[in-house]
Amino acid sequence: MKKIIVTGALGQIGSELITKLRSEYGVNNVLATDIRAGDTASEGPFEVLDVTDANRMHKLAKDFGADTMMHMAALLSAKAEDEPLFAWNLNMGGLMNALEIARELKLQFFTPSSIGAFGPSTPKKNTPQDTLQRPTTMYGVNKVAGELLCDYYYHKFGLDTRGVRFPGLVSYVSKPGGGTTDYAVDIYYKALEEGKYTSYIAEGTYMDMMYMPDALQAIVDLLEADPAKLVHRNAFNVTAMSFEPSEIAASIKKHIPTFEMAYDVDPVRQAIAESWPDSIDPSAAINEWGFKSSYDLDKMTIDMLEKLKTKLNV
Ligand code: VAH
Repeated sequence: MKKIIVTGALGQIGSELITKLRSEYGVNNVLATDIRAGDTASEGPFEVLDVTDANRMHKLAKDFGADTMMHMAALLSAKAEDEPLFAWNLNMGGLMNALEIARELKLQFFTPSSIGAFGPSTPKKNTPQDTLQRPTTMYGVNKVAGELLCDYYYHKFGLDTRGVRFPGLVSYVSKPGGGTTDYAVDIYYKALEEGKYTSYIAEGTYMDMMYMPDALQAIVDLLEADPAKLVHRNAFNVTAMSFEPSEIAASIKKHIPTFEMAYDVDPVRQAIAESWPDSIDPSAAINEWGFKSSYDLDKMTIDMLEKLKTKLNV
């Protein structure tokens, strides 16, 4: 049975990944860590951990008897563009600590990359698994460097590293913070709370997206995949859909006909979005470990509105 240590356990992915892993592998086989305590702590093993503190990370992983490390702690794209040096130190320093500890303790290793690992010179439509990666954001530089580091640790030390390039993730449990795709989450909250939303991303700006349940299943499926079948490792393109702001607004209007959409474009996040692909090709993930998604835009909208009506008590 796996014994998993997770960093960034209170983040948008981490907070739901902990629940998913605990249901798959048992509550006491998943040690959640984050830089501050949070309500996840009440549901199973939890420790406060700053991922730039290698000694504490090593002690926690060793004392827990971990055999798997899931490194989720990172600063997202917009925040990283705001604080590039802090982003480099946290994203790369934290990743190096996690990789070194995984190497020393012989842990299986997962960390997510992102469509942010591509740049404006990458083919924008049906972006291939193997292609040009010249991102123009600090977050993208971190993600490309992270992919290369994880592959290096696999080839040099035989570390079982695996990763996916996540698209924008939509979820109702924990709100994302500091991302470029966060508009696709915020819009559902504002649709229910105010009946309108002002998008900071321009109409017509396509980005890959995925509903969180599909993202969590993809992580577990990759973790459990037969290593002999993996041609790639860091990191697999995965996506469920590609849409632009007016399309998610139209999906919401099917349920809230009076919903109004407006635009007030944020030049920083718009520039980041325009540097990313419109749609990526997930065929390598499908062929090598059976990646699949089950939520399209309309099915996601139905579930998001239903779950948020309960959460917001509206
Ligand atoms: C961000 N949600 O917006 C993250 C993600 C592909 C986007 O990496 O930064």
